[in-house]
Parts: sequence; structure tokens; C-alpha cells
Amino acid sequence: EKYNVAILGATGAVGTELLDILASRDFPIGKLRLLALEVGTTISFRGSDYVVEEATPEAFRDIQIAFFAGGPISKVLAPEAVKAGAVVIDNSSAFRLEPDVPLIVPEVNIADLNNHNGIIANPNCSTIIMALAINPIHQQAELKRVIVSTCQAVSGAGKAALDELNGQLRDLLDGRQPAASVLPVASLDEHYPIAFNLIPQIDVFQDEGYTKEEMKLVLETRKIMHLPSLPITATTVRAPVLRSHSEFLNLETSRKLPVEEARRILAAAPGVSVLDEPDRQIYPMPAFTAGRDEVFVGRIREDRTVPAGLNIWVVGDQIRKGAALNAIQIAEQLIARRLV
Ligand code: 11C
Repeated sequence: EKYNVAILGATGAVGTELLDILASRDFPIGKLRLLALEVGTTISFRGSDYVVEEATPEAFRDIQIAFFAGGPISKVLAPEAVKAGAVVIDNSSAFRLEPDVPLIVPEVNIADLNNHNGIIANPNCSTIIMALAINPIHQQAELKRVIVSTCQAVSGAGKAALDELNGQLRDLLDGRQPAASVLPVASLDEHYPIAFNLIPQIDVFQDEGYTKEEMKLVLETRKIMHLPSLPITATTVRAPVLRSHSEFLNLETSRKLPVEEARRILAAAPGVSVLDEPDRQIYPMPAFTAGRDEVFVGRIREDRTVPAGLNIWVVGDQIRKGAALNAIQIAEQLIARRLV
């Protein structure tokens, strides 16, 4: 059986990755419709050329599965696509915290998919990467507290931020002042260069000095793990890395997990790969995880300042498992469970 598929935001960083992954997995596509602002652009997929069309409510009329990677336009168009008969897998933050919208990391809470009402939310990239690492730990030793600090790649802020970092590196090497107009947040007044820099702001500031990215890590993780009051505190930082987010996690658990046991638990967890051999200087690094499906963990140590604590370093390709791959895995489960 084949399914008619639409991709909204087909020309962006996540849209491009969605097409790559759909092509490489045997995803059963009937008709494919590519939607974006760049109407008229041609994109080739599995040997055929597709012309990018305008995203209108009518564009979803004969579509069964719609991947949304077009940002805030989801708010308006996702309900229209559902009305037209499509199931929407939405990569924006518009619906993630709505009680009747499942927010899914397939390895963690796939059962939530069974109750969908047409829209399924794909979590924020740094949330997915963290959830893959902390859920297996929680299953064996209940989490009491999570402290997460991130170093996030520029491509998390889209193609424009990636182009800006590359341009700034050229500017600096040629002896020019680096131009900055995208990071930390394109729509705000102040912009700072990311080349040879770190910016401790991802997305806009919200309550009490936390950014929206930091609150996504808190609120989305609690929903995915069904732990509405899990204490989580987050600090998110943009780093001059092209691709793959890195996260340093400090976990407090209800029972002490020796390092060897934590390694075994994580090595057995789906979607997780352990790279942790300090004697041989083996640990995950973002320069080497781009394009990989798994989330990599290393630097696993006991935190002896508390009765039961662990320090863990997690790195994952945020465009792949943090966005496009996770969305496609959701779609594959929709098909396997006959929910579309
Ligand atoms: C970043 N995590 O790295 C953001 C991008 O809610 O899906 C993803 C925003 C989101 O800038």
C-alpha cells in the first residue's frame, strides 16, 4: 500500500533532510507534493523532478501524510490539512503542548500515537536528543532531577544561520569584520557573530530569564516522559558547530547507578550508541556525528556530590534524529499501526 505525501517547507534544512531520508528508507510514497515559499523551484527525488508548489489548504486535498517543516505557518495550515483528510506530523512548536496532540519520540512514548486527532507533534531537536538518553536511565533508576546544558549547532536555526557562520569565517580569514544578521534570533534587534564565539541565547527570552529553547527542554520532556513535575533546569548555548547538538546532562536518580551499569543500560537502549572509552580518548563529538541516525553518549561518570548522580555527554544530529528522522519514524508507526 502506498501513501500520498506532502512536505511543507521542502526547501529548508529539515525539508531537505526529510527528502533524503524518505529516499533512503523504503517509504511507500504514492504521490509526492512539495510545498514551500520558493514556488517553481525544481527538486529531484528518486530520479524524478518535482516542482515546488504554494502551500494552500487545497494542496492537502488528496494527501494522507503531511510533514510540516515550515515553522509558524503550521498554526494556520495544519488544521486545514487535517480538514482536507491528511494526518499532519508537525515539526513546529505550535501544537506540542496541546493536551490532545501527541508529542512523540518513538523510542520513548510511541503508545501516545494511538490517541491522535490528526496532528502529531515532533518535539524540539534538543528535547529529542535528551529524551533518548534519559528515558532508559529513568526506566532503571527513577530520575529525581535533570540539569541540562547545551552547545547547539548553527543549523538548528536554519539554513540562513549556517550560511552566516560560513560567511563570517571567510570574512575573518580575509581580515574583514564578520557580518551578523541572523543569530541569536533573526527577528530581534541585536545580532552577534557566532564565528569563534558562543551565544548564550537560543530563541526569545520568556519568564524569569529563561529562553524559549530552555523551556522547551523542560516542558516537552515532561510531557513525552509523562512526568509532569520532573525537576529539569536548562541552559542553552549556540556554538560555532555546523551540525549536531551536544548536551551535558547531570542526572540525580533514586538509586545509585554504577558507571558500568549506566553504560550497559544506554548501550541496550534503542536509538542510542555508547562511545565511552576514556582510556582510548573515545567520546562523542559533533564533527563526527552528522548524518548518523543514533544519538551518541559518552563521558559517563558518577557525580559523587549527591547520593546517586551521573554526568553524561550526549551528541546527536539535530536535523536528522532531532527532526526529520524522528518525523519519518512517527509516520512509519502511523502506517504500521493503521492510524492513517
Ligand atoms: C535550535 N532547537 O537549535 C532549535 C531549533 O522548536 O523545533 C528547533 C526549533 C523547534 O535553534
